[in-house]
Amino acid sequence: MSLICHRNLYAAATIVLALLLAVLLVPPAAKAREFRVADTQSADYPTVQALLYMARLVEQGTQGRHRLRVFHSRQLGEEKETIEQTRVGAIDLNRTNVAPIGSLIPAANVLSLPFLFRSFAHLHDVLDRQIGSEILAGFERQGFIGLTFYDSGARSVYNSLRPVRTLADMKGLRIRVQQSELMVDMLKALGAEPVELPYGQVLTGLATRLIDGAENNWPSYVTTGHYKLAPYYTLTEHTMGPEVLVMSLPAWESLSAEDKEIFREAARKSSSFMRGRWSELEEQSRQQARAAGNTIIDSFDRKPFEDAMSVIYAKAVTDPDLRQLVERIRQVQ
Ligand code: GTR
Repeated sequence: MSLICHRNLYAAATIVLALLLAVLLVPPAAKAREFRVADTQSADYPTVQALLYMARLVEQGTQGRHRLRVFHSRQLGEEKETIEQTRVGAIDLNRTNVAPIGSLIPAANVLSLPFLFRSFAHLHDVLDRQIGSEILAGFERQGFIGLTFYDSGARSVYNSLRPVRTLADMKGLRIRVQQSELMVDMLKALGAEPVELPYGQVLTGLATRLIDGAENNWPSYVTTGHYKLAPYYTLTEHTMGPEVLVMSLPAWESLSAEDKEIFREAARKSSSFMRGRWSELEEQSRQQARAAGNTIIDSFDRKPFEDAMSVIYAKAVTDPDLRQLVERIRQVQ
């Protein structure tokens, strides 16, 4: 082979190598991606609408480099499973209630404690300030990035058998709870028989009389159709545990510093967007249940319910850090 030919070959090989290196060295963050997002609620529920809003912001902010694909209505599974899948990186983002994910993250579990918040204003003051940011930051130790909280109103007990006005009326009612030890303990403390079931099985559970009732906020009670089968809704408002949006660590690490900020900001904005939608739907759901002739028990003595649930604190808040967190939450004015 001639010298010229050798030189050409050498030059070509150098170019190929350089191109290969260039491809390999491009930081993964610069690659366009589609992120899969899970939510248990239906398409027009405020959390799902908030995620779609966030998706638009992310797409705009990254000039279409990143997209969020929102799977609502449990298309990716029930909360317990999607939480696990998010932890291992099989799902990129997940909007879940703090109760099921609280089993893994004690500080988040605190937010579900019974009668912890005096009002929604108190809850918002906690979530929107230092304590909220600290709790979100703490998710990372358990393999998640905590992005933002969403409203979830207050959860109340409903059933198909009788109006519950006193603690004695709760006795023996088979009440479905989320897959969470804390929620099981809470309903036990009220004298009910808690039944842990995934959200998607509650309607059938009510229809087949596997359970007598459940507990949830107004929008979930109504949008799921539970209100048609369990017409007695007692405003116990025993927990105000919010929703939380988490991201898997591998998905987060695939983002550049600039894109991380775009995601965080979009999540924060989606939370404010959601609040407006939430109050509207809460009111609409309340009216829908009343119009259907449901019995809404709102004037009753809530004190015995609070007292019965106070035993929960001793079991759930064992370590000094958590005790301090509960104290700090109570002190927020
Ligand atoms: C809803 C919440 C869901 C799910 C559900 C349940 O209020 O939005 O994420 O936790 O309650 O009771 O399973």
